Amino acid sequence: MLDARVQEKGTLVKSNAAAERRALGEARKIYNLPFNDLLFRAQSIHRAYFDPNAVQMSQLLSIKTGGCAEDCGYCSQSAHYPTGIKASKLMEVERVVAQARKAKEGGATRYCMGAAWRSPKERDMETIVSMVEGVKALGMETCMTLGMLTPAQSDRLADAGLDYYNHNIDTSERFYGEIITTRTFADRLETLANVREAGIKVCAGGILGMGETVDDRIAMLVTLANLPAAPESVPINMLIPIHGSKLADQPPVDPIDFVRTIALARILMPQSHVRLSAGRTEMSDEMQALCFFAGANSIFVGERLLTADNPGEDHDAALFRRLGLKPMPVQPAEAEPAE
Ligand code: SAM
Ligand code: DTB
Ligand code: SF4
Repeated sequence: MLDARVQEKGTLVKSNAAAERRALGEARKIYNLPFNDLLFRAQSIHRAYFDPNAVQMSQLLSIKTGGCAEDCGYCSQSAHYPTGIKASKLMEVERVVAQARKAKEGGATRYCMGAAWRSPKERDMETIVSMVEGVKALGMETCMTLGMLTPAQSDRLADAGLDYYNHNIDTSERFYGEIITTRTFADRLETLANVREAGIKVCAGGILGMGETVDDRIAMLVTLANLPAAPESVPINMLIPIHGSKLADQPPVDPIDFVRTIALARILMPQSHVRLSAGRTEMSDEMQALCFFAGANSIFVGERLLTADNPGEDHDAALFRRLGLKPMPVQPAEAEPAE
């Protein structure tokens, strides 16, 4: 019996690996289409599921900055690198809610609160829950990114009414170990499963420009698209090189490769919100326009991300005017997990 089970499991693993290889092959073909064909395909799919001129607007706040025990090679907040970021304590609930109110006045519909933790401590959970409740009471969607979560912590956040949890896989499984050694790719997938199981919507994506190959980027998107349910939100970050971090001197990403990656994300995850995330201060308006055409339909607004700069309200208002874009209202349909 045991043998049969092991054999069955072996077959299952083998057939999953075969399916993944097929998916990877398909994704490579799409990625390498002539640029115009790729963008036409991505834009056609985008229009079938979304208003092509509407962009969802989220705003970030670092509720606990720096001093993080993890060694993520890209991060300003890791205690492993001399980045010059000072560690701070968890913010008070009232201050967080006051900042969220300002973000709402600036047009953000979702408030994303991030903490530089490996995972939340039990003693902080009550404060975190109050933050979710306070921001929700403003009528905003809530998102948190606090590191790894257990099933019990995920349930507690779900009960508090948390709408989204952000936890990125960052890159391909193959390249992951070059960037982070203090937690594994499998740990990341486990947190995503716990969040999904608790009924919280999933926000998961990665970073381009860390020294990965184009194939790593494609593999990352294939992994995300083949989760039991695709993430509702897929942030694609362009590395912001942080002075003192392990990745301080990476060369910039080729803008056309970046746009191709956005297009592939849109094609592989037609119903997900694809977010043009970190790195917009280094992108021209033309590059951002191409990203929106390729299917990006979400951004972070405001002057600041967690610790790094973001274009800010005036620049984004001008960009939206130039491109005829408008803010996306909160949609009840978004509540359905994508197939
Ligand atoms: N500590 C939590 C965690 O890592 O799970 C949450 C915060 S962390 C800053 C969230 C994500 O931001 C990372 O997974 C990474 O994808 C992205 N990120 C961090 N630093 C970045 C940088 N310098 N450039 C681009 N993206 C970055
Ligand atoms: C994500 O994918 N990007 C955001 C959010 N999730 C938490 C963070 C970007 C951080 C950029 C670097 C900084 O501000 O320190
Ligand atoms: Fe810590 Fe998150 Fe930065 Fe990694 S990305 S060092 S876990 S704050």
